Order: sequence, then structure tokens, then C-alpha cells
Amino acid sequence: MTVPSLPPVPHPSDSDPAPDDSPRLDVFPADFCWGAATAAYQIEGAAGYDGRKPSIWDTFSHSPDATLNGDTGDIACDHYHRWHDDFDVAKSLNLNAYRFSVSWARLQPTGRGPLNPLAVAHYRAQLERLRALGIRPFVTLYHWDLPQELEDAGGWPARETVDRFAEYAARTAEALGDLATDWITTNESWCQAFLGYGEGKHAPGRRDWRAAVAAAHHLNVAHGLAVRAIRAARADASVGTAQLIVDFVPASSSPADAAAARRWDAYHNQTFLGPLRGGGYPADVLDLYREDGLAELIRPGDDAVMAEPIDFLGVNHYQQVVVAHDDDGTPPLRARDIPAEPALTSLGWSVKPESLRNVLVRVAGEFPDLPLYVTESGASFDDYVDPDGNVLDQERVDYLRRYLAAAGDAIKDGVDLRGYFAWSLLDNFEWAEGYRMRFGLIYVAYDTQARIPKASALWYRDLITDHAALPRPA
Ligand code: IFM
Repeated sequence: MTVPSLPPVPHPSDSDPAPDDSPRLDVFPADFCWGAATAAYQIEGAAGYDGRKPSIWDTFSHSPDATLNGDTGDIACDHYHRWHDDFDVAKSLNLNAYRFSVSWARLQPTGRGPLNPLAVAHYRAQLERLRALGIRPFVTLYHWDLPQELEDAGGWPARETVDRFAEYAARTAEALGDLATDWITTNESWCQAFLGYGEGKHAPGRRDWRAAVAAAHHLNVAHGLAVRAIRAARADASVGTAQLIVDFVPASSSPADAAAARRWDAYHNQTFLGPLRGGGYPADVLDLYREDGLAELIRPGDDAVMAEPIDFLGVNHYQQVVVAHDDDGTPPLRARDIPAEPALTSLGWSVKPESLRNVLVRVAGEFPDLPLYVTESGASFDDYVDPDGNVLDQERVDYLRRYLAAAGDAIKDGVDLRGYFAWSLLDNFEWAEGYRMRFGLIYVAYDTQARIPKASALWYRDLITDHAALPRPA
């Protein structure tokens, strides 16, 4: 593929406004991973191809009123057929790392038994190509695409799904492990458990708080078993999980608001971070789910499985949320968000670069010896193709500049940060929001499947080039 002609973009070192909020490149280690991330259902399309069977997202997105405009991932970015060209564009942006998920419903269509050889061949070809391009792959096993047959058997609230995931992880690591060193077990377990089973906004669309709590626990155990399975297949694998970490800030200095922020933190962050540290769930988390059966779900040995040592932790970070106590709020949270002030993304999420620094410093403090990666960070804006055929997304350039500066500040604070993966490489299917929200570095014209690197992509490319050109001690 010919990489499209490049629009004029400000160079990182002469961007406007003045670069005092630009990243200090010399603080990023020489081998820093400059990457972008995607997920299978959001980009692949080819829903019924080569033996793939439905996942919960196929079923959910085809249900009435589940997604904006009834959008589905049936075609998405057609990356299943266009990945070769997409990787060429990624290479042209100088990315040296790429995080993507393999589709469980493609690799093991019913959620049990041998892998689908066509899917194995597909992902092996992708991994081989990434290696040939010098792009380090980070393979995510689970980014929310549970095979529908497993949902029909109870889904994540059923303990059986944990064993199915362990089997899938083992078979996948055996099939692909010679081509990938870096593995991510689960992605944003909070979204799967609570948006999927609690609020019904994501697949499978269930609204059952107890089921959500059970799903959360089973995702934690599934993660630990997958770590073991990957290591068994490839002893030198580097394994972690990618969790959504929100920066919760109390609305005031009142003890009630501070307690509310703590409850949100327990719910959103510590439900998944806590058990990784060992010793089971923290007291705040157990308190939160006291009425919801969490304690009864924990089997002997689960605490150790959930705390299976990992090699890195992936931080997916998007926003700071200001939280106030609310007597009328639904228990057990009894809290509400204070709407963010501008600047906002088109999803209404706050733009507060210091929140990235806050969460990195905080997570590094909780996991002192663990390398961190920002496995997702990005923003949706109302991008459009201008009459010259360019996508001049200055808001995203500013966003990246300021968030990368915050990441650099965290490194200066002592955080062992090894990489940054912009969400996302491509505009894609943004779940319940369909195709309206555009997060990509690369614009996707869904009617033609044309790709146009946005100004932010070119800004990022230049930043990576400048970082690589820094003089290094011999
Ligand atoms: O698109 C999602 C991604 O799948 C998981 N993290 C958040 C992104 C933006 O909402």
C-alpha cells in the first residue's frame, strides 16, 4: 500500500501553544515502547469468516437499541483483510510496538476444544509480519469477546468460564507463543463485569449486580490462571493485565466526599488491582460487596491464583472523575459524579493530563517493583476530512502532547514506565457508541475503508523519530 500524502503538521519541538507542556523526550528510556492499541471486535470485521462464531458482542450489537444507530462490528475496519496495509501505515508512523487482541470467538469458536487452524494461521501471519517490521507485539487474550456459547452456559458469572478461559489461554499461548513474548491476559475487567453484567450497557447486556460481582471475581481468577498457562507454554513470556484506572477525586474536603471517592475507587480500581497484590480483596472491596455474595464465591486457592506474579501492569487511563457523596444514590456506592468541566472529549470525558501522572504514581506506589505500561490512553474528537483530504485533529495533538508530558513527569517521579500505547491505531467500533466516536491516530472512512493518518499520527511519528535520534551515552 502507498502511504497517503502527509498533511502539514506542527513538529513536536515547535508546536503551538508554546512547548512548556511538551514531553521532555530525554526522560523516556531508549528502549521505550511507542505504540498504539486496538481490539479484535473493534477493528477486524469479517464476523462470519473462516470459522469464527458469534461472540457476545455480535449478539448484543445485533439486538434492538443496544448500540448507537444499530452499529455492529460485522465489518468494522475490515482489518481482517487489510491488516497488511494497516501494519505498513503503523510502520510509516515509526511505531515500535503494537498492542492488539486476538479474538476468542475466532480462535476457539465455541469456547472449548482445539483451536481453529484458520485463525491460528491468521494471527501467526500477523505476528510474523510485525516481527519483520520491527514492531513488538503485545497480545491481549481477552478484550470482551466471549464466545456466545459460553455466555449461553452462564457467561462470566459462572465459574466454568474461568476454566474455559484457562484452556483458551493455554492453547493460544502454545499456538502463538514462539512469535510473541508480551502477553496481556484481560482488558478492563471492570467494563466487562459491570457495564456488561451490571448496567447492561455492554455485551451481554445483563442488568444484575450480583452477576456483575461474580463476573468480576471470575475475571480475576481467570487472569491468574491465564498467567500460569502462558508461562507454562513459554517460560520467558512477559505477562500482565491491562486495567482501567480512573483518577477519582473527592468533590470537597468533607469526609463524606472523601469516603465516596474511596468507594468509587474500590469499585472501579481496587476490585481488580487489589487481588493482584496478594492477600485477597482489600477490606474496602469486601465491604462494598458485603451484600452481594463476593465472599461466598471465593474458593480456597483463589487468592493465590489472583496474585500470580506478573511481569508488568498495563494502565488504561482516560479520565479524572470528581465524586460527591449522595444520600439518595444507589447503594452500595451512594455517590455521584460531578460533570467534568471543559476541556472535554466528544464522549464528555475530562482532559486532565495530571490525572495520568496521578494514576501512574499511585499504581507504582502500590506495585513498587513492577514495570508499568500505559496500555491505553487517548481521546475521541469530532474529526473530519477537510477539503484538502487532511484530518487536522489539533485537539488530539494537544492531548497527546500534554498526556505524554504527564507520562514523562511520572517517570521523573520515579515510575518505571516502559511504554505508551495510544488508543487507538485506527478509528473503530466504539462499542455502544458505534462508529460516531473517533479515537484513532488514523482516520477510517467507513464507506470506502480508506485510511488517512491524522495530524496527531504525524505528530506522534515525529516525536518517536526525535526520541530515537537523541544522543545516548556509548
Ligand atoms: O474503545 C475502548 C477500548 O475498547 C477499551 N478502553 C477504552 C476505549 C475507549 O472507550
